[in-house]
Amino acid sequence: MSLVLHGHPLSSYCHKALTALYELDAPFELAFLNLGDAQARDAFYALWPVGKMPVLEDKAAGVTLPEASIIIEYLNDRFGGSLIPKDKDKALEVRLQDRFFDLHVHQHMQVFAAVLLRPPGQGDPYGVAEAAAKLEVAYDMIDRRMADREWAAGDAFSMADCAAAPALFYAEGRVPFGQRPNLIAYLQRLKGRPSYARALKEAEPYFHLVPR
Ligand SMILES: N[C@@H](CCC(=O)N[C@@H](CS)C(=O)NCC(=O)O)C(=O)O
Repeated sequence: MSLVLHGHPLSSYCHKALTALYELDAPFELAFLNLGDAQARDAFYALWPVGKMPVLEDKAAGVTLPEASIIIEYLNDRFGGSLIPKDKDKALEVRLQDRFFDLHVHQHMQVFAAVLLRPPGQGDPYGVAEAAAKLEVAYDMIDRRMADREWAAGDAFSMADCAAAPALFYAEGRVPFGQRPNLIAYLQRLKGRPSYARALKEAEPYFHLVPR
């Protein structure tokens, strides 16, 4: 198999890349990554010293790519997809929304698990409260924005929705959406999208590993 995605079925950023792979119907193999295994960890860090999944290898092309958004840009080109529109203005909006979900939802959502995984006594209540407050701001913005659109960047499902789905799914488990009907309906639509539904289904056997 030429395309290999290094990742774990539970990883939110892997869900982002997997959603794109399923949208594009791209043939690939998942190289199951267990960072708890010293040998697997060393091999992965040799590939990408930052140590963050996913990483995509296109063995036939001799390409190794980290960063879910960059992976999606590559896959979209390679498979002639529409996850990033050809129209420059529309593409800019997709990239803006993609950045928004990564930086203003996903990043804050990750704080909760990261703090729980710290050694005993090394908690960060201030950091967790700050992340929760920032999520509330992002939720308000998304709820307003989704009042008149079906998908994050307009009428068409795009890379921005690949970013939004795992970020919102896991964020909602940390800071509930409250009375934000457009945000609630948007996450429902994302969960109903077959590509993301498939990534979520594959994560189910591992949900008990999410730090609580
Ligand atoms: N900026 C990266 C972030 C990737 C990321 O945060 N991955 C997490 C899993 S969702 C990870 O590899 N965590 C392992 C670790 O930090 O040791 C991307 O967009 O792909």
